[in-house]
Amino acid sequence: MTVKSMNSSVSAVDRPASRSARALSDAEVALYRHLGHLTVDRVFSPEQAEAVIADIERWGESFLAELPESQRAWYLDAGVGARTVLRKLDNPHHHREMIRELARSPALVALVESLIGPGVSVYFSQIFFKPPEGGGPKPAHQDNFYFGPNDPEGVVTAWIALDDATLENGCLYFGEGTNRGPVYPHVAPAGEPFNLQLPQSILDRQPMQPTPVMRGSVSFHHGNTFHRSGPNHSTRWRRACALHYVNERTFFEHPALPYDDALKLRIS
Ligand SMILES: O=C(O)CCC(=O)C(=O)O
Repeated sequence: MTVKSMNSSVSAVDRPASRSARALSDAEVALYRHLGHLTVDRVFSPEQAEAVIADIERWGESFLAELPESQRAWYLDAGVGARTVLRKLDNPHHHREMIRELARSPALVALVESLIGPGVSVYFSQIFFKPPEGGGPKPAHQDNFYFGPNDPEGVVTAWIALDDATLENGCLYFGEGTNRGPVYPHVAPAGEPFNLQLPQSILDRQPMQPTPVMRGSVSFHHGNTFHRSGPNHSTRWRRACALHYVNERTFFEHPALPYDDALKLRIS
């Protein structure tokens, strides 16, 4: 198995289609610690991604039908004017058995444990829909500003691509090396108190690398790593499931938004 030196994606060429559990190599972990993110190709099969999409679509329909007016601005994608489309759903690991199965999959857990150590839990999780023809961008932020963990090294996000994520449909962009820097105070636009983001004055000094990811592959990022996603100008969906893992010593000590500790799911 090879690790590309100029990029954080692990080659899939010598990988079987169905992933068996393996730890990350020392070189992969070193790359993650250097750049603040790492992509591992084809952790899940296209069929698994399709099954998750069918499940979250069913859930999304019932969620939308019951969504109170007061929460529409946060959960709906404002960029798609022609129809009502969800932007995101919270805590799928709590609501959907299929997401719990993903979170517990030995192939994924072995990778997560390589990054933050054994004994991991999912503290929070999200589905991002990024619909075609208008799905909006996600502004640059650091997960650890939102989560406020007692130990910034104890958090990793496993971002599972349910569709191919490309430049056209809104892949993630990372500020490489920002994992080795501080967590900065974030700001929120008027009327959007939940939409916390890094101030432009800091982003002006920080290049962000686009990171396309194939369906079924997992992009891991450190909680301090600057990241954002682009808009979806294409005709294709860009759906993803983000599982925010912590190790057994880590908890959200001073979160910027309310997170329900009771939903924390022990995995290993
Ligand atoms: O998928 C996106 O557009 C945003 C993802 C994100 O911010 C995260 O996984 O922490």
